[in-house]
Amino acid sequence: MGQFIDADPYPYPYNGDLRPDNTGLLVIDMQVDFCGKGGYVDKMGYDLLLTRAPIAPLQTLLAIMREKGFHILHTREGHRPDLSDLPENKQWRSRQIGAGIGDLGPCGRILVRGEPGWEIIPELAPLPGEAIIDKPGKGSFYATDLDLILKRKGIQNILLAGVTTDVCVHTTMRDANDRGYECLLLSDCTGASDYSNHLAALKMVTMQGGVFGAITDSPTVIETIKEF
Ligand code: C5J
Repeated sequence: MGQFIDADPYPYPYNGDLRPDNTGLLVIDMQVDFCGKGGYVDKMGYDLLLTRAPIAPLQTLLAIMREKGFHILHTREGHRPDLSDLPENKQWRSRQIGAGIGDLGPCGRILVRGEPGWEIIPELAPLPGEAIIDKPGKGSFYATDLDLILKRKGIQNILLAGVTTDVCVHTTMRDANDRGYECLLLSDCTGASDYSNHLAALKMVTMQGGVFGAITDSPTVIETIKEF
């Protein structure tokens, strides 16, 4: 008999093989630049309440998943201080909206590794031993060692959380799905800079019988894993 989490459009994971040692929570880009005053998202003029919404549910979920021995992984979007890994068009576009990547802002140089804005917010600070993936792009696999780490740890099921639902979370989920990982997107532990984009990103997952995996929320996950 398998273990399943109630999800849309199918009980997750598809094969009922849900265990702490083959399942990881991937917390994407919960950095000051995306959720903090003066960071990249704030400078672009978007509503921080939307990207901060996942913080409280994630704190609760992290506590129980850590207690039960699930894998926890974090990502950070950011570039080298010399910007040699920053595509010119990414820099140009960010400058068009007044938040130039690599330029100085209230939280240091925007999306640059080592700057205050690039740090993961203290509320969701990684614990020692939890993998942190530094990525220059939107997806968490591109130009990173995430796939190697997942394989070495024996992770098959990925629970996706963080920001933003429609950009880095979705890009990562789509890529993970193509690589054969079984993905679950957590609706209350993700957030976008536009609420209708968040909702659309959730809905996209549920098409075609679960085209990229499935969606659910953290209380539903907790309901299942509290018995582990
Ligand atoms: C964006 C991200 N939205 N973490 N990055 O530029 O989703």
